[in-house]
Amino acid sequence: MKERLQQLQQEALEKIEQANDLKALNDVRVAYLGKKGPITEVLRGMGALSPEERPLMGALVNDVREAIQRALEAKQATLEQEEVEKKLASEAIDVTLPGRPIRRGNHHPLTRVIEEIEDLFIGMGYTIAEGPEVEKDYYNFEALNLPKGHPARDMQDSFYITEEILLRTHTSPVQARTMEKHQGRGPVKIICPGKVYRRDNDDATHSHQFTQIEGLVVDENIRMSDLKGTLREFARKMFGEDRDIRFRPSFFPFTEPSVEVDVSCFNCGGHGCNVCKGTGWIEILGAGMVHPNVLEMAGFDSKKYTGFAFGMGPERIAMLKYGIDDIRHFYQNDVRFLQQFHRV
Ligand code: 2NL
Repeated sequence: MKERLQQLQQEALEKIEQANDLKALNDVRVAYLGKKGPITEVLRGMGALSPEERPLMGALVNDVREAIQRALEAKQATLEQEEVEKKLASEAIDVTLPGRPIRRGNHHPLTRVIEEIEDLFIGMGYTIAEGPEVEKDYYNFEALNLPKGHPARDMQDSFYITEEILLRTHTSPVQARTMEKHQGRGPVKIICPGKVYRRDNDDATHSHQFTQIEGLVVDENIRMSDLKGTLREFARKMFGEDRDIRFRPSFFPFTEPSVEVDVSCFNCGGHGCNVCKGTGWIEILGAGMVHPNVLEMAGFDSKKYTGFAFGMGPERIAMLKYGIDDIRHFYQNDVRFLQQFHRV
């Protein structure tokens, strides 16, 4: 029996030594010290011993059990320590690593161009006027000298909501509303930026929703030369101090006379290149003297007051300025496009 116990102890100590994680160690504990283990079995067999042998054997069993117990505890402490160290090693933070860069956003290129144009006219004493995108037929067409049945209404196919309400096709209704609010008294000096809608099929140069900026000045003695000086200033701030502009005759129902405005090519300086298609000039906006009918409908005396107005597409300005070849880039919000317009 004594040999059996010593053998058990040696066996147990070996197994404890071999255990390489806490679970394996616990298995050894259960196997040797558990209720169904060999030590318990030896204790049960003590009844068969003589009274002299019993205390000697009892002491021996206790020694063996304590030796195994101590070995278990020591091994447990070692394994726990190893576990902590492993965890520390795997969760270590290298404070010398560079941080993850914070992705900085930027204004949309169209927003930037619109704000640039706004700032430019604010600098010339204009105020910004805004109005509804869902508009009355009256303000969108009627008040702009486009009575029902006018051919230009068909030209700019519109999104009608009812017979009298539509999505505005230009920002001119904001100007008509603003003039009306002035109750026949000048000056009016506004620019109107905003979204407009046309029933167009989207392609590289057309979009069913796009933006427009219109300008309007109404006062006594406003002449075409005021328009020309204003637009020359605009063209130079937008496309470079060396630019010039020219007027070509045109037609709009709300202005008379009407002009198409070209800027001398910012790419070749006017000699002719692929940007200006060899002409030296690039069309940037439409303008004219406010039609007397438009002034009268808004409550102004057209014998006393005159005015000029102009309208442009910020998308077109931005496409020219940045060499963008497809209007749809503005609306798709592809970060690879947008990131190219980061301010440095
Ligand atoms: C263009 C041409 C233009 C106007 C817009 C206007 C507004 C009022 C009275 C008179 Cl309330 N005119 N706006 C005038 C001329 C041209 O836009 O090509 N836009 C993209």
